[in-house]
Amino acid sequence: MQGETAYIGIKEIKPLARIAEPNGCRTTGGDGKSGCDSKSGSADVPEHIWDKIKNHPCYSEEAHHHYARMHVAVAPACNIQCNYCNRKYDCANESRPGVVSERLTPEQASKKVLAVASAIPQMTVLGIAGPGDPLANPEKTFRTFELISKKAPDIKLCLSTNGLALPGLMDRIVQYNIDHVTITINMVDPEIGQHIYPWIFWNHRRWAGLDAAKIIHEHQMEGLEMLTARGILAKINSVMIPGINDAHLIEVNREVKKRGAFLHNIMPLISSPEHGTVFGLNGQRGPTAHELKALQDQCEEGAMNVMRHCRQCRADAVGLLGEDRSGEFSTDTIEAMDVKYDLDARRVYHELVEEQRDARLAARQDALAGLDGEASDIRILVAVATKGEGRINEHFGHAGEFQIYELSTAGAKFVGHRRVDLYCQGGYGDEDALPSVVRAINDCHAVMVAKIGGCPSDELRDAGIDPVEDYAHELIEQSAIAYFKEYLAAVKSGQIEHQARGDAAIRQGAYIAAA
Ligand code: CLF
Ligand code: SF4
Repeated sequence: MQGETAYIGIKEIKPLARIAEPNGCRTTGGDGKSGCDSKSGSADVPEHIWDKIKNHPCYSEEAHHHYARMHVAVAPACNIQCNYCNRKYDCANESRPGVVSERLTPEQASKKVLAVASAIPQMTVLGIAGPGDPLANPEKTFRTFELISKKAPDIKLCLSTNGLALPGLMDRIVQYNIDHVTITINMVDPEIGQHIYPWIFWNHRRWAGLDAAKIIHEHQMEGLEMLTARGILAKINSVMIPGINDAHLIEVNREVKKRGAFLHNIMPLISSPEHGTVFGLNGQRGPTAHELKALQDQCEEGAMNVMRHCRQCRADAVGLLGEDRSGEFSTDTIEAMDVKYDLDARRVYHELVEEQRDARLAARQDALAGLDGEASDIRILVAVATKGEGRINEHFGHAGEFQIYELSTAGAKFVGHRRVDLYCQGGYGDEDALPSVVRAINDCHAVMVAKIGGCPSDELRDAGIDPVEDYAHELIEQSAIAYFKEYLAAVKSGQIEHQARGDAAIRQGAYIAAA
């Protein structure tokens, strides 16, 4: 959806038209100034935490509609091997495999950051996430952070690591004021870990099997505890690998929460033979969207902040999550640019963003007020076709993905996105694509679109999914809440009978780890 939200230059600020509708993960009366899963809004987020997350697009679901991040690929080496990674490609911890990054020196990276931050003032976070492990390349990583912290003090610094070298480099993380660190933790039991990590390189030698898994586990736990003790916000990424660690991730969730992790991001394994990874070659499948959501729901029930808006972006990603503008900022383009970093202009822009954010939060509160006094246990999912700006503004046939919202008397909560094959193939509908689209959203009661043709509407209805055009070009959350109110009213009047669809069935305990 973010593909068309490209910023067009700092003199052409049009925040109203360009900024997507906010939708904090929880809409239970919060003001959106909350963490990914804060249940009551800013009131339960201490001010110092709010300052850290308010414009970090990964640490706050609501912020990701407004603010962008960028990665610089300065870290080529890695100190471990994961069975889901092929070193020819980006680090699969923080990027989708299959895309090779342009590698930069810290000086090139620094210039690129300043250039991007000048052209895209929403860019508030610099992350180093590969293509190997940032902490296996400490000199390049910290030199880049050092350069940026001097030249662009308003940019937050963020890194993502497998955790092996984390305890030993903690002082430097503190020294450069890096206050967002992601550790990829796929297990807390080395017996399971040995099926994910064939080897690590530690203390001048290579370790394999159970020994390797034990060492990495101990370093990850120690590193997480050290981050927590220093007040550095830690996010945990876990790759969900059906049959290997999927059921075990509940325990991972418990353990990282106990050690003070702020957010847990469970990502689906992306696995395909052409990636040349061990898992790709041995046919290891990734989880379905339904399995992923069920596991995220279970973790969330344990009162952990769960990230659901991750886009598994590349190690050189630029832009809002889900969009990729890295192609606009090649090394050659940057080298030719005369970059002037204007802190004041960025501050002014951010003030405008915040005004828009507040206005939309107020609109959301109004919509929520319409649910006051409603009492019902009914929860349904709806799929939304959008190309940005927080509106239902995409045709069914043009949607390459749907955003999924969970509707209840608590409001509309974003719970993920589902990629689908395009139905419209330039003038005609691809009937072969339709079953896969229906499968992708078959736990939803409705699909809300700007427009849809007769044939797909009929097929969706046959599958029990209501095609809804009534809210074309309206704001997503308000529309979804209005739809839910109508739905509840129809159920209460006996006009329709509520039937739980796939999601509810999964929630009722049907989540089974595929062996
Ligand atoms: Fe980058 Fe990661 Fe920092 Fe974000 S990404 S280093 S925390 S700035 Fe974000 Fe991208 Fe998901 Fe990572 S969407 S892959 S969680
Ligand atoms: Fe690959 Fe990242 Fe694992 Fe290293 S930590 S092997 S780069 S996925």
